[in-house]
Amino acid sequence: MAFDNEGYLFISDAGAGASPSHITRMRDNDADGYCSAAAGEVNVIYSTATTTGSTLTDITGLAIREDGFLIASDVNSNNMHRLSDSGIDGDANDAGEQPFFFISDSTGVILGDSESIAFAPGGAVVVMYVNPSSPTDSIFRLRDNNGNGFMSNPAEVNTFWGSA
Ligand SMILES: [Ca+2]
Ligand SMILES: [Ca+2]
Ligand SMILES: [Ca+2]
Ligand SMILES: [Ca+2]
Repeated sequence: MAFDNEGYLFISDAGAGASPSHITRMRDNDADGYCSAAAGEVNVIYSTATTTGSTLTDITGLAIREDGFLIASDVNSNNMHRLSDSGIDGDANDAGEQPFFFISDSTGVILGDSESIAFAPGGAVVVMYVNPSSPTDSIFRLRDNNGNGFMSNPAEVNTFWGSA
């Protein structure tokens, strides 16, 4: 989950069975202490069931970048996407609204099972990697050193911490 600077809380649901992977955005607009769907305070802004853009099948980590973009990690594809509402219709569900932010590449860096993500001061993103087949877990630090909008270059990823 993540808060943006307008007070919206974003929640990811990786989905299971008939329940699609989706992201919900909520804010207590009327300040009654509860986020009510009936009052329009809770809205699904992305869902694999309805998107006309990229399919993020197992959304886990969410983080808000300094410039306000929502970054989402997909634990199935091991990629990350940068979500926004460029069409200004209230969601990030449309074509072109989920470009890649990080691509796991067999010739470069693969982030398997990226459970949670967070931005460090200065713009680097840290990724918690929970390895299901090993007791060893890691945190990776990614930084867009060459400013191309991606962090997939092996030189841009380093191990920040390991449990081994
Ligand atoms: Ca409310
Ligand atoms: Ca939209
Ligand atoms: Ca839409
Ligand atoms: Ca880069």
